Amino acid sequence: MHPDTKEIQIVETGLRQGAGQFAEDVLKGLSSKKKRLPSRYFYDEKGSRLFEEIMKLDEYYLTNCEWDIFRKHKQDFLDLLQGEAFHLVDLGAGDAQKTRVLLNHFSSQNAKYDYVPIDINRDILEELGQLLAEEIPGLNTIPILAEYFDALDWIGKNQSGRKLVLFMGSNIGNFSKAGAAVFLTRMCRVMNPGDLLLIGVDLKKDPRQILRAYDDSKGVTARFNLNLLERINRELGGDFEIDNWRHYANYNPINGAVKSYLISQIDQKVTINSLKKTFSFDAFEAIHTEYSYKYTLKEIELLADNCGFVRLENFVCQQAGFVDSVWRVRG
Ligand code: AVI
Repeated sequence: MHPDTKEIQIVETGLRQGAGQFAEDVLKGLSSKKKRLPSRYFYDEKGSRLFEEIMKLDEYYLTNCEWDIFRKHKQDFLDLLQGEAFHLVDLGAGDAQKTRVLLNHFSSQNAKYDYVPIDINRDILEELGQLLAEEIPGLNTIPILAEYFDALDWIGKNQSGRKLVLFMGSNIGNFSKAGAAVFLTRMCRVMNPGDLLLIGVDLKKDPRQILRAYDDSKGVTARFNLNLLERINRELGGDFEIDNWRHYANYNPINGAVKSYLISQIDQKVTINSLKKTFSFDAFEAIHTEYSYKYTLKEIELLADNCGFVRLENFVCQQAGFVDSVWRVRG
């Protein structure tokens, strides 16, 4: 360890990341009548890099919108805690780029809080711990290596005090609508009455603007989607011929679903060694890879209510239609 490097203590609680899970999900998804692959497997090292590139694209307006909301409303977020001590819990913290806007502001205001980033990647948590130790030396950071619910459960049992939980970046959009309700109801159960959830949600808007965000002119999103097949080749010994596939996204303005697919360009067979299986694809057959749901403010209100929360305030980015909505656990 470099002499200037601080040792970062990481709380670890019951991470279940079986290497076999990926294989199992690929087998299930490609064996089903309507072929699909879960979007959570986008984020290997290459996929995470590509996602960072996506977030820098003007066409992918979501990130800039949320930055603007954070810069503009950082004091409003703090005011919601009314001077009480709290834990700032960051679900899927990553490099905490946006959260650092809040951390720098909260610390400059001498707010009584600690920062609890949660991630399933140890390297990311260690790097973040180092970075924050340098950038905001007085900040007490408690990184937790865990799945979200295990981490929230651990916090509930081991730390008293109020929580402000961040679930940003329209991550909720990657659940089906029913799945989102199940997830948020479960989240509500591992939080305490009075705890706050700040949830970033992309709003329904001009379908053309939404489509450009998911089919950008530089083809970064296409590479991000195709990386799923490359990952199967790398990790499961697949022989997907990447040039035989195309990225395709569409948007349904009725239910708010962006659906992303990989489309087979020819009749082809693909063997995946570690599954000991060969899959056949017809020309123009699709593999569904991702949902990115968009909501109206009314739908968000209803979702909060159905899942056990009260919607306190909406912070809306007007020019591109994105909201950070703050909810309180009912009780
Ligand atoms: C992570 N998630 C919220 C992104 C989204 O907008 O659905 C992932 C993404 N997929 C394509 N572009 C970005």
